[in-house]
Amino acid sequence: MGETSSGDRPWQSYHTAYTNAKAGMEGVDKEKVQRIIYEMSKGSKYFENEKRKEAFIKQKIESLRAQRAKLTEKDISHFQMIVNKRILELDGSRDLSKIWLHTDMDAFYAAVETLENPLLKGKPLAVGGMSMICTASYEARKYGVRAAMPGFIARKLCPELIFVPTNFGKYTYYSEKTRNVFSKYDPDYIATSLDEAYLEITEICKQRSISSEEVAAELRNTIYQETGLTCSVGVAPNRMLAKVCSDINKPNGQFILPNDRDAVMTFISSLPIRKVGGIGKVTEQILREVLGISTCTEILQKGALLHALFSHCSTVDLAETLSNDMQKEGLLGRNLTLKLKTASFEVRTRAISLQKYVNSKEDILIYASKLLKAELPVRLRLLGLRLSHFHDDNHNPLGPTQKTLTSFLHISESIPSIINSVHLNSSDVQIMGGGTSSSTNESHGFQCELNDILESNQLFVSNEGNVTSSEIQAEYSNKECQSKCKGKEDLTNIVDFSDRKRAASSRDSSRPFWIDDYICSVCGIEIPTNFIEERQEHLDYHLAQMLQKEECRSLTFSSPLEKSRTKKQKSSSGKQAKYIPIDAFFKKKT
Ligand code: DCP
Ligand code: MG
Repeated sequence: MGETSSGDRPWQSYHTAYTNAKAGMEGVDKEKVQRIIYEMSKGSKYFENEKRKEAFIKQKIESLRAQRAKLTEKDISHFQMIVNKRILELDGSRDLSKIWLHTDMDAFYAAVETLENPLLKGKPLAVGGMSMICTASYEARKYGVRAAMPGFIARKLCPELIFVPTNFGKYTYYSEKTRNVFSKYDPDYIATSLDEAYLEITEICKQRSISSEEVAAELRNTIYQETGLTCSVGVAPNRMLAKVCSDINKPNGQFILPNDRDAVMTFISSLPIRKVGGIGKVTEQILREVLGISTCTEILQKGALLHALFSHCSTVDLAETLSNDMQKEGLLGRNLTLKLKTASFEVRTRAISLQKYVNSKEDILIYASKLLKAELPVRLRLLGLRLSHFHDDNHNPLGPTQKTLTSFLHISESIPSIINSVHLNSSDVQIMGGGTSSSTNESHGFQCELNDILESNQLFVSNEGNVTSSEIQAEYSNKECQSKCKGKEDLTNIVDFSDRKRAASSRDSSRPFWIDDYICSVCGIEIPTNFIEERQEHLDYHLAQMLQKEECRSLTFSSPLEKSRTKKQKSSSGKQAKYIPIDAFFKKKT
């Protein structure tokens, strides 16, 4: 990474590319911050993890560029026709009758801490610790300090930074107060985290004959009166746009997008793609480097290429990922199961018993397509593929490296919430998840429900129990972008790009996951689904912790400094004594 591609400014290509997309960070010296992060983490385990991510993205970009180069004019005009038709359909279904309001507290945790300790007012403040910070005051953001940044790097960026530890009881208390206010405007408000909610204000505007702008101002004022905290509000014809709007005049501001088609189109045309929920720094980089897209207008202009590259390769990716998993484990399977969830949330499971054992992506794709075509026409939300009924391959080339039931259980140790949901007997493995129906491999008594641990995309393999399954599935995160599946091209539409990215980057089975899709299984922090980058960073943090713990298990302390640290930790943390602080994970090897 870095040095070879960027000469004397290696930090420019460092994957932890600092982002100033967050409110209050517009004027930050991006390059300076990027350089400091690079220099402070270079040579650390964290750095290696970032390097892996960067290599994956680069490979993805190269592969997409190669696919782009193969497209003929004929292909492009074919995809253009499909896209034009889809745009017309979407335009026809545009609903401008509802008024949505999105509200988001300003620097929430930091604001609560300042409210309770006025001495912090106007100071650069970070909530969290040396290992990781949850948020920063707007004063601290000017230095480049932001959420999900290790505290010791934040301190380097802003030496006078004040750290306050988190206190979730306080944040919940103030969150409840804001929710009492929301319920007066919309009893069915949708809270997506402690500090965010969506309210439909169509009715209240009508009832009180007031504009959405007046409702927004009144709501902000009431929240301030009730809590002493400020929030920012966005109003628009749908939730996605309302969220984009609430960020425009942050902090303590509001932005109203009228329910008018031209106003919406004008607003969207100049909007940078990064502002759209679900498009994080990785997707932004890929779209920019592969297709030169950085605004929403360019998404429309390059719709044919987007359709050709991103929808088409999705099914190939699913088959390919499953194939890679099977090959990596030296397995061949004879039962292929397709699991799909329709737009109306009906779950269907279809299986086929094959004449031969397969594990190539070509075979998987052929049979998966057959299963899917039998279901057409259908509107899809989710697709999953599973191969089971394995060939008992005694000549497994992977031999002793293959995972066993023991190793499976060992992995589970680091995921307390998962181990609770795994039930084993001599021949059955059952992984339970809430809210979905199950698919069963009768011959091997295996049931696997992975919808609630989507981000883990786990492969559970065992020789001892002759029980194994691999399931890769992806789900549209944006309900408003569901597409009708009519044929081969549409078949490929069922996986959205950000989910594929997430699936690809989260193959490590020891990762934490999201309970109810928004609560971290390890620390209980709530991060809403549309905070894709933040969620990724948060999971990376726990992954870092786990890696560090693994590393520390075999750590031999030698220097007096390390010895004294060990003693200190022993007295304070009992069994945790041999662990070193998380920030060591980010420190350079000497
Ligand atoms: N949070 C967290 N970890 C993250 C992101 C957020 O713990 N990676 C917590 C701390 C935040 C709160 O969630 O205070 C709300 O998140 P926001 O993204 O809304 O950030 P803030 O409210 O702090 O600032 P802003 O004014 O930008 O909304
Ligand atoms: Mg906020």
